[in-house]
Amino acid sequence: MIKAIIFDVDGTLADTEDGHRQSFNKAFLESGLDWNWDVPLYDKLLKVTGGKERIKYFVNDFLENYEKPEDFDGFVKNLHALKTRHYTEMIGEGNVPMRPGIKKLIEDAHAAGITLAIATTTTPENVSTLLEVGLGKNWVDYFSANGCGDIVPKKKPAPDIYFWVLEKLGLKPSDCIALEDSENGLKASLAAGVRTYITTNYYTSRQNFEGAEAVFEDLSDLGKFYRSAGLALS
Ligand code: XBP
Ligand code: MG
Repeated sequence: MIKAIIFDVDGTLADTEDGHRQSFNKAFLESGLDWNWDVPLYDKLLKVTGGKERIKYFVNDFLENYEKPEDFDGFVKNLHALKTRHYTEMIGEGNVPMRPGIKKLIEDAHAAGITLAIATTTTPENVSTLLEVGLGKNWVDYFSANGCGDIVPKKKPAPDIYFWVLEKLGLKPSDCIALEDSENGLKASLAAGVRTYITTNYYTSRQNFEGAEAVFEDLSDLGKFYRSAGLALS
């Protein structure tokens, strides 16, 4: 009996990743940096989750002859805060809708008394902006736990965020299922012992989803997902 559904955010609730990419580029431009993450480069950089971690990965592994500022951590933190401002502005304008079936799944499952939670690498402000637009002002009422950003020491593919959510819910991994979009997300949820369903997108469709219960392009056919997951929802 599934007692809870744990949702990833980026790429799962909404197809946000290219919005992140564009927001990073806006922050670089505003900071006078000649960095530009095009789609092929961003596809490579998505190997690392977390915006701050991704900037450091880019600097350390993709830049040559770049002299880091003295307080590199502070520099990255400020650059990421700038990016988050651009991202929340873009999302706040309603440019990135919920993916097919997601809103109905959240409403159906909540109405049926299934516990809902979030387990994401992105920041709390990104989550609240996205879900306020996508689910309405009272979005937070749907969720019993909102695991996001820097609240855990290690981001996905480490299972930390899933352990944090399970602890918060007071549930066992076997009581839950997870909905993810990426190989990093799947590794995290599986390492936490949570059966996981995947919906793919442009950036993740070629990744390795070995161990997933099922892989869908999206949840436009909710009935198919409900039957696959054994959810008694209409
Ligand atoms: C996806 C991520 C995030 C976003 C960028 O998170 O890895 O880092 O790419 O957002 P998830 P931030 O799929 O776990 O929701 O810059 O806020 O990290
Ligand atoms: Mg994701």
